[in-house]
Amino acid sequence: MKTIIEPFRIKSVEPLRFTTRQERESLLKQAGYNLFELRAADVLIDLLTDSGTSAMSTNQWAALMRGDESYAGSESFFRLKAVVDDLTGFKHVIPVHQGRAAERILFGVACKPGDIVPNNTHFDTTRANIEHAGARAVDLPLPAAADTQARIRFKGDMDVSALDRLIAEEGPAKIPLVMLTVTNNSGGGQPVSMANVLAVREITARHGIPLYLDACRFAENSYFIQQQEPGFGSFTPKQIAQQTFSLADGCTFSAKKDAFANIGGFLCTNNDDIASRGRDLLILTEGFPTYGGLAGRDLEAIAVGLEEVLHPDYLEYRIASTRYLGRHIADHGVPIVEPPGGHAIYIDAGRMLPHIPRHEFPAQSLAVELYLHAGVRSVEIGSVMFGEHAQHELLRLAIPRRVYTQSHIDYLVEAILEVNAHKDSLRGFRIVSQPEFLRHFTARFEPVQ
Ligand code: P70
Repeated sequence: MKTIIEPFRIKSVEPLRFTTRQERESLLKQAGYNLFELRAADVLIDLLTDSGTSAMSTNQWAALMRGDESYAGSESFFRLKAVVDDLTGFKHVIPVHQGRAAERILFGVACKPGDIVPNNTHFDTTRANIEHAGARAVDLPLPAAADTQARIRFKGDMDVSALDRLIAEEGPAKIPLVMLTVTNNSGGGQPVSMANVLAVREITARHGIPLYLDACRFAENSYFIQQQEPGFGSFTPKQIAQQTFSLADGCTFSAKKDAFANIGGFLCTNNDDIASRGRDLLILTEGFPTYGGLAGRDLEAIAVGLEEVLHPDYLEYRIASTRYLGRHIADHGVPIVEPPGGHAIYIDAGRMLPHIPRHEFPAQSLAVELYLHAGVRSVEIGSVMFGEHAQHELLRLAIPRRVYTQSHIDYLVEAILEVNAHKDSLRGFRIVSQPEFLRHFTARFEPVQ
């Protein structure tokens, strides 16, 4: 059989609520044209994020009952630790309530003002936490990735010659660590090759700089390596993940992505000093080091999810479903970041809407129109989110894991193609109010007349 089907059946359902176009018009106005300000009940298909939005399995729900809610030394922590040890081999595992808490702790203890942290591409909270620690976040994507239309394998790789140059110019003492984000989220959800991890490892090791992974989507990245990188076809995604982690000195991880959990994460490191100072900070703001701000039951759900996410049937369906959405809109004229990535499809709104200038936020305009037209919530990944650091004006359609079915995906294809057919009528937006950092979450907009 050639048809790839959802490798699960559905036991519990949540009804969707339909709204009228007229209702959506007034809801948008009330929300200041910021889709983060909508009530989720007013959204038909929610592609805002793949983070914390997964459907848990029966095994995860069953594991919740096993949660040991002891303040200290919870059995659930040791069950999670055993799974993370087996997968990553890192010496210290520190649970946190979500990825950005791991970032704040890592950069809080590893960075001093004036430091530089290179990454293939920093995601929003990573950049913000580095800057909050007084350091500079530097993106080193492949030059070829600047062309959204280029169909390059492993387009999420770091530019290793740029890394070499940066270290030569700034000196290794200023670089407390190098990060690799797998998959590369702001770069289009594109995978990073094992060859690139090895090359970055080689350079950092030569200069004595630790290498950390931002490992949110490690399983999707491992699947791309298995499918597309020569020499890896006979390895399981788990073996590839283990090899990837073995090349790093630690990681930050949001369990809200590739662990099917609705909350949670961890910081791992092989460095005793970072672990010890990190745990002190953890106690200050997150909780005791065997729960890190999570309930024992959350630790259980993560432990089970980390094993399920590496199942080849799941990964085949996951990547096929994302690719289906991408190919069906791109092959009918909607410019996406090519090739389709792992967790999301990114529409190149700058290219789709050339009549809307960058400072009038073309991807925000497209996000608003897609909601107005079809009740679909997506997210701007461009100048609203990243200001002058934005490489492109993208609209991200993130696919929650195991949540939507093939007919939902077909509905999305139809909605996007209909919007594409009247794209010339879309107008730009201006920002009316915004906070000091991470403005995309709360800024308010109005349409440009
Ligand atoms: C997303 C969410 C979170 C994230 C990430 C990478 C590569 C760290 C984190 C932080 C954030 C988001 C964006 C837009 C709308 C909603 C949510 N990414 N590193 O969807 O992890 O959220 O657990 O603190 O992608 O990509 P956490």
